[in-house]
Amino acid sequence: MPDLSAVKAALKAQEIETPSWGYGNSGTRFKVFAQAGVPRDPFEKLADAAQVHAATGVAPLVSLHIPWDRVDDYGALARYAAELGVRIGMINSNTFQDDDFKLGSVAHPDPRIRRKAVDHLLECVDIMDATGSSSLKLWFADGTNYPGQDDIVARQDRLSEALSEVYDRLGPDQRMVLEYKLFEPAFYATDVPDWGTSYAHCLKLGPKAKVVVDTGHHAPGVNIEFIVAFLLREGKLGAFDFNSRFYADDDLMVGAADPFQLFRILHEVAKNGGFDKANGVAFMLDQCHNLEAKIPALIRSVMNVQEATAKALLVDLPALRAAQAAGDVLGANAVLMDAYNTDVRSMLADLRKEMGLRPDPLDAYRAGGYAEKIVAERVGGVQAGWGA
Ligand SMILES: [Mn+2]
Repeated sequence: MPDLSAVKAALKAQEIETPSWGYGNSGTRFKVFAQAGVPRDPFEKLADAAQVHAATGVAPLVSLHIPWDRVDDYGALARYAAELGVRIGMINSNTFQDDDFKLGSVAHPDPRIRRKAVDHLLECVDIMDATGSSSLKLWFADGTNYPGQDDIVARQDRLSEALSEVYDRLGPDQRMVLEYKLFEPAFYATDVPDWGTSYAHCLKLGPKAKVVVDTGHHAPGVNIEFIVAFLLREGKLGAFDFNSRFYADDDLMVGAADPFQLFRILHEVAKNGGFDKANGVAFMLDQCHNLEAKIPALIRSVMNVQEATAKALLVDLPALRAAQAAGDVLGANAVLMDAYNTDVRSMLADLRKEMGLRPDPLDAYRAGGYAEKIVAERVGGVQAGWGA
């Protein structure tokens, strides 16, 4: 078995990033159900994120989304984050909520629209400068709904040109990460539909461009851990967007639908150096809590990642490699299953006590009375949500 103190040290050093939009109102195509106490501005979102970090000890980063988190003074926002004990993580761009982007953004046939999209991405890099964020996170809704609607190759050319311009603007300690998604909102051809397309663009751009794996952005049955292992081998895994899905891009709590898949992914991360800070892999949650209370849902999600990480770190790698070298199919599989079937909850409770935290993060949050406080205090104003 691996050295337990080394496993605990790795777990204490883990940094999980939560999304600012996970604290605001969200919904499906059919309805957004508002929740009492939801933040009215990015400062209140940071305050909520700080609660998740306070309860878990391993969620010190908050991802922003522009324009939803636009403020007059980004330096002040970053300073407020520091006061709360958290940091600004990745800056997520948005080129999908403007009428001009109906037929696409960076791959749009009209150069005026492409200019507008690239200008938005450059604004996001300015915000990185002001907040100290090191990563620009790109996801494009670009694509077509009908065969013949636009030229597939021409769209790739336009995408490539836009990415190059933004890449050239990055500072020495900044990088861009490109997310792919199989379909939606485009239903025929998406311009960055899969990891291969993202990888090819990133490879051409250079070392500051890496791939984002959103666990909900694949066809059913895709072996995501293979993609993760391949990208780590190539030094091209930039970030995760963790969430769970039963059908498409459901954005449910990570580990809720398939905790075994999460373990398999994190096993590849552990085995291939993905937890080394030098590799710069960001572990972000990209989730929308439509029915459940948002802060507890994010705490639960952080715990789910932490539990799967603990199990992945418990894999006996020398025994696994020995079984693999011997061609021991059942033995190798048993090494993995032993780790997966380990109940790590009491170890994590001990770990939290060592970190000066309560053993149960959800208990810690409830005991603090924060949920009641925000419902009482956040009266009036406009609640944050999609498009606001
Ligand atoms: Mn995502």
